[in-house]
Amino acid sequence: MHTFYNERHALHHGKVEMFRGELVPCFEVPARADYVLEELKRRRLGAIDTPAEVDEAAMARVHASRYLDFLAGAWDEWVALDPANAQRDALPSYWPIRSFRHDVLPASFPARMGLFSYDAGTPLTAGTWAAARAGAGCALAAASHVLQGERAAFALTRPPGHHAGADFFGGYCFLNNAAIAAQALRDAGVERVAVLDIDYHHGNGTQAIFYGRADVQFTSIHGDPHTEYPYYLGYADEQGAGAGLGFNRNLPLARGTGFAAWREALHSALAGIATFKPGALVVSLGLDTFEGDPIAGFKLATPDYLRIGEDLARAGLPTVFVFEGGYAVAEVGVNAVNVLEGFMQ
Ligand code: Q9C
Ligand code: ZN
Repeated sequence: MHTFYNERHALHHGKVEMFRGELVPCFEVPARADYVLEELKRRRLGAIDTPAEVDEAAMARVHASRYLDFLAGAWDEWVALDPANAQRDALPSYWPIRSFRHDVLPASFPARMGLFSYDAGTPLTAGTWAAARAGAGCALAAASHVLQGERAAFALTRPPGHHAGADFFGGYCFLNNAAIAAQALRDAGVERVAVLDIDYHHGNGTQAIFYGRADVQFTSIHGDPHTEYPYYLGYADEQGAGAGLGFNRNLPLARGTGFAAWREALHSALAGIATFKPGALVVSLGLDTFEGDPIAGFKLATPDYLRIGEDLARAGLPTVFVFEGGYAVAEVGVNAVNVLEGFMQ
């Protein structure tokens, strides 16, 4: 399987995230991708390429232009607030909830930062925009590769993407790489595209992007949002809206779920995807379902990821894998490559 990777991912290197009143070291670190890259090479999974520039127009098919403009200038605005900010990550501290206006664009940078985000755990750094754009470029290259007739491709991207919506960041995500890939497949003529999200956390950004649409089906298996991040979305009764009704499927599972029950949910998800008869599949490949993950609660073990790859291969669809979460840094490479190798067997 071909991998698309850009070393610019490391330009996104948050120092701290807000957690329960404290700034704690970031879980989403550059070493995550380094471990996956090393393991891909060690097991000779296939060629590893770096795409040239990202197609801006393809990004704008998913994200609002005022959000992309905000991201492009955010770091400079942050430093302009106070030169000492160059040494600190940018985090939001104000958010417009229900009764506030969302159609305004305040001049204040912190106010705009809150308008375009939903948590204080997602630091924006000097290199975030460059890294996120390079990641979207990898997702687009992987989609192109599959469009050219390859069975599968892997976008090894960070920061991750599935929590990012059309106009918001959060959950360590800025650009929704999986949604950008799915939209690119649609725009290239694939009539129906399925997105399957197997990260521990519900893919609220991807769901929101496609919620009103019948041409992109979204299915997610994740920790029950009653107790797990992102808390406010990901419940089983969210089935899509308008033309999209019936094309969104959430399979929340209790914290502590092990592989047998998780795999049953996977088989149910794949059965629903088969009914949709998609021309391609995008997999949001989070590895934070692993039993050793420091911020998640499922109990999957390393060999289970081989089985997941085999199950996904049985769907028989051209497949774009997009890297998402997974914070047991030393194991994330083996677990990710197990899925990809299981798929290719
Ligand atoms: N101190 C992804 O897996 N909150 N994002 C965790 C830990 C945010 C996860 C709190 C989790 C976001 C892509
Ligand atoms: Zn996650």
